[in-house]
Amino acid sequence: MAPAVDESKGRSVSYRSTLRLDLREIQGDLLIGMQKNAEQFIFFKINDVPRFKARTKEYLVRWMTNARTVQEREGRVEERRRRQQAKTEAWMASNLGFTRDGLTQLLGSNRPRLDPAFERGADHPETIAALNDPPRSKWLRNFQSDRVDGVFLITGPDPSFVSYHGNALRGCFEATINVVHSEMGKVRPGAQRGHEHFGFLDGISQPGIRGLTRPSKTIYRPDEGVPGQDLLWPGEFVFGYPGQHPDDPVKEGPAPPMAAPWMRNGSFMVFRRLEQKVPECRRFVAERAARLGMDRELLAARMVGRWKSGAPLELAPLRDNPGLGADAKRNNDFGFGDDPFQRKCPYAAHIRKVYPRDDTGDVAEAQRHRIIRAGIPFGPEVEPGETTTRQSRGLIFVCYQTSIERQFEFIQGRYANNPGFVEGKLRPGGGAVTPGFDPIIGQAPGSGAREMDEPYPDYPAGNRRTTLAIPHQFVKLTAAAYFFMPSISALRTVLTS
Ligand code: N7H
Repeated sequence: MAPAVDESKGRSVSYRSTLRLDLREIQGDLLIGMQKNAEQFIFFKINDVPRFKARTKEYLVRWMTNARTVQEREGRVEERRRRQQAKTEAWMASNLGFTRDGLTQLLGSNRPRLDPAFERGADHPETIAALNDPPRSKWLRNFQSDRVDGVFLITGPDPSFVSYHGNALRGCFEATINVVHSEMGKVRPGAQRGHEHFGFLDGISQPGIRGLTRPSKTIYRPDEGVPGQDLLWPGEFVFGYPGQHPDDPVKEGPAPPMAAPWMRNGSFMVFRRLEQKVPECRRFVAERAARLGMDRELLAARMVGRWKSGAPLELAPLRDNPGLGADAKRNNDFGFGDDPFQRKCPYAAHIRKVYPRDDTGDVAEAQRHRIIRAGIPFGPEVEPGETTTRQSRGLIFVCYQTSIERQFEFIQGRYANNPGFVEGKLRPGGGAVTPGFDPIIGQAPGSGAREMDEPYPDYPAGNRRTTLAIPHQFVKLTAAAYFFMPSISALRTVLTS
């Protein structure tokens, strides 16, 4: 449905749009994200298709959490925050997705073919080559050899609550499934809550969704949720709705193609188990900062584009500003266009690479490569004296989109892994810039060495040329899979009949 158009300004006034999302049909993790202190991922293989279908139908109503429920719960969390009540609810939520093999089990080999990247899969040699991922032989053993048909996501207030419910759910499915692998994610403790293992506040910047996210300034900034959060058409993330217009960041674009009507209200989920070498990364940053003659926290911030507090370098280029980092109305309200010489934030910094905003001059194009992230850390805290990683820890990266190729794979392959992106930038006195790899997630072929340009800040007006040589990756892929997260009614009908 088209939004009302304010002719005088030539802008859509999306908040008045009649666009309605069918939140009861959409799985809960997709748009808002299930409330989670802990999340278990149970990867399974279907053993007995007819009985699996019968069990899914039978237990689905009880287990599946839709986006409407998540939205109501979010409202209650907000209310509690307003009243400054500390209680956390013992909410359980669960979702279910299938790989291409899982869909084939359920629908037979003549089933419609979905997105080419989904059909290829994360473990296909072409995908691995395109993303410079480590070979499957280096992934977790269960992901190397076994077929994975589906995944249950179960969230709750703590790991024991979640594993209790995970076991109950496994019990319901009995021998109809074989659990291939199970992974528990949990938020970090105390003051590190909301921060990933390198120490940075995460979950700050997400796309806003037209028809769901309310603009905080309806008159002056109708196309943003909180300031800086551009509203996107929901078809970028859920099938059956208009997507972004290829030439205009605001106008309604076509709905993404669906290979079958039952894809409506569904989405693709990318799962990546990313191990983080935390002590090694800390040591590297400290050594290189000393060599460059700069503060180590500033160097770490220049690799990410934000300080650990969440404050963006574009607004706090030399010193952290924790108040800014914690303020959702200010911490995402910036662009990169007015920082043409990477004085405040390097072109290669993680957040500038993966979401260039206005950096390329083509905002409509930038908005076609967005994802909704819904990951969670895994693994224990670094122990005192752990100078070389002894225990596997990192980020269970999860993101949602309607085109894996145009969204996740584009960000990883064409932005983060591409030393030439962003193109066309010049030094202050002229001369082309090669920004280098995203130092956090960028991957060179064969896990080779990487470089990033300008780790040292020339802010406000210096002209010192520096390069950061990064011989090893501190983020390593150890498993990956692509899933389709169907609507609740597709789960009840087409996929289980
Ligand atoms: Fe990234 N980090 O701690 O350095 N990420 N990320 N990410 N990431 C973001 O804005 C991190 C990964 C995106 O809109 C922040 O919410 C780590 C992958 C996108 O401005 C921090 C890992 C991909 C954004 C990190 C990791 C992305 C984003 C700032 C792996 C996609 C939003 C907090 C272990 C291919 C950018 C925030 C925007 C933000 C970190 C993975 C993408 C701190 C450690 C694999 C789109």
